[in-house]
Amino acid sequence: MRNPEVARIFNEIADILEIKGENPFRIRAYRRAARNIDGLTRDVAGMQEKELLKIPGIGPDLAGKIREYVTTGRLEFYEELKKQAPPGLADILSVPGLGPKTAMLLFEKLKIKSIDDLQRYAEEGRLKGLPGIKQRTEENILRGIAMIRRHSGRFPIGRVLPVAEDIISELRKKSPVRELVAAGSLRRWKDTIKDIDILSTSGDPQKVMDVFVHLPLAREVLMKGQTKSSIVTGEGIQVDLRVVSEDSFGSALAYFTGSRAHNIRIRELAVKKGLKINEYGIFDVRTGKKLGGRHESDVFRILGLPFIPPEIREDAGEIEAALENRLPRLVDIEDIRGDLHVHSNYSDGSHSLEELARIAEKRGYEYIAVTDHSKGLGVARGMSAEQILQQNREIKDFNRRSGGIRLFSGVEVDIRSDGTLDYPDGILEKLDMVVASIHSGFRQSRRQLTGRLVSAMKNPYVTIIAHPTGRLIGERDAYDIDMDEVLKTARQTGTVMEINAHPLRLDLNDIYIKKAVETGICMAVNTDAHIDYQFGFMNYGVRTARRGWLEKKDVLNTLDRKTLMKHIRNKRANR
Ligand code: DGT
Ligand code: CA
Ligand code: ZN
Repeated sequence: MRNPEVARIFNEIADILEIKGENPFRIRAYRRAARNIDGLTRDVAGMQEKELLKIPGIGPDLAGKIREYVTTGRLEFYEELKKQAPPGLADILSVPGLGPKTAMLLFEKLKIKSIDDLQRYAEEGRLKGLPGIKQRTEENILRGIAMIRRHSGRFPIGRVLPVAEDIISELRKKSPVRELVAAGSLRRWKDTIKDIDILSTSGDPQKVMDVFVHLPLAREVLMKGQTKSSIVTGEGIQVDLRVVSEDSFGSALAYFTGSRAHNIRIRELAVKKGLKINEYGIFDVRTGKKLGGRHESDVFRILGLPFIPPEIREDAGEIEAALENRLPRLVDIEDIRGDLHVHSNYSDGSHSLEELARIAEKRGYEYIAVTDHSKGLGVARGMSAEQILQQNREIKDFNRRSGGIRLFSGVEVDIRSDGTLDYPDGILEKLDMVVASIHSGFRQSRRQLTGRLVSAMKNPYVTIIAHPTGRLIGERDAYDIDMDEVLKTARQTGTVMEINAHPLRLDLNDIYIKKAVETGICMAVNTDAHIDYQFGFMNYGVRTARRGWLEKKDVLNTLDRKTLMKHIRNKRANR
């Protein structure tokens, strides 16, 4: 799916045009096009000019630009424009919450040309007094900078995986590869990725290297060798490709999948057994004989271990568990029977109830819960009490008519800043289930934020706490809560914790999931989909769940419909 990428470029173009003081209509046209492309269900990369022209706000000029970008991986107009913008501007614009007007102001009045400059001025309180800049703005800027520094050089997996998939499918089409897989942190499904490590085998490595460095999305070639090359994509993501020999493919795959810490433990185990393990194979130290290496499973078998799934190779206890034969049986995407957090056009989603049901059916689900926003969330077209009751009736009506998929009536009720919910119990009790979440007041104290979640969980109608820490990877940190307290309350009250599968959220994250598993609470993996392709985010959620050692038995939406309902009623009964 190239749409988010194209949308981001159009938005950046609008930023630069705005700074240059260009025609506001033109600027708005780019922003509107960006919004519409981002909301599309079809990939613009697969659309011909004629189809592109049907997208609202896309004329021949923008259609041409989209074609140029998706076919060549480059947009000449954008590259030229970037050269005309003040130096360092793109960096400054990358600070969350800092728009083009402010960036230009900083450049003109204070000659701020880099994030370092910006940080110094903000720390010294020297931005205040410029039009529109208050103490609060300065604080936000500093927070944004800290965020960028923490994430520097790492990308959210949701931005990296589509690139890796593109490269792999291109290489398959155009070069003589046999094995071809992404290893490294991508194969372990870490939430952020520094670079892509691809591994392959081939009868003609030189040809594979040639094709690789000439891929349209290769903006820069860092190195080209006989069996290893590195490129950087237009988005700044580094990709390393290695061609290894067939008979060491398995050991290379284990080595380059990592993690580093896991590899070290594996090597230590090998040494104790008189073995040597590296990317070329598994060897008997005494005789020098090669014992295996063609298949990844050789590594584990020869060490006398069960196969350890890539997602948990972090030296977080998996080696001990493998040695004692108590590895978890990780939840699988096939185990998921439905999605319990989905938005319709009753609030800010794109689809009607009927459409949602069709999409879910196509994915083979047994049920979904429609959980639109509550009234407090004006920005997301939150529903009034009348609207939600109306929706509830419509859902019941649908279920009577439909023999197949089941819709659960639900809501994503806002947890207000004082910890109360946006609807009274009298309304919540009429719904099949309730998802509760925080959307405001992120900067409250740890005690206040924890208190809000705890009081929401104590409400008998609250089934699930959605995206419990509120983080947006690369944009907003998790808010400060006492997770031990939250998990303890979840257990006591029988409240389910969400693993939000949106690739910018992945919230709870792997670490907290593992903690939750150890606390013995139930979890749900939900996409929070607002449009059909987002149902596909489920895999990100399941992989993250696996990183947290989650098993099927701990996941609410692996249950059949009746058992699931029983679970929900249990909490309501134990009030
Ligand atoms: P990242 O930072 O998201 O790219 O994470 P990884 O795990 O992909 O790290 P990367 O790309 O530096 O290396 C890929 C794998 O190669 C890593 O997981 C383990 C292996 N590896 C690389 N260098 C070393 C090393 O010096 N020692 C060991 N034991 N393994 C290494
Ligand atoms: Ca890597
Ligand atoms: Zn939501």
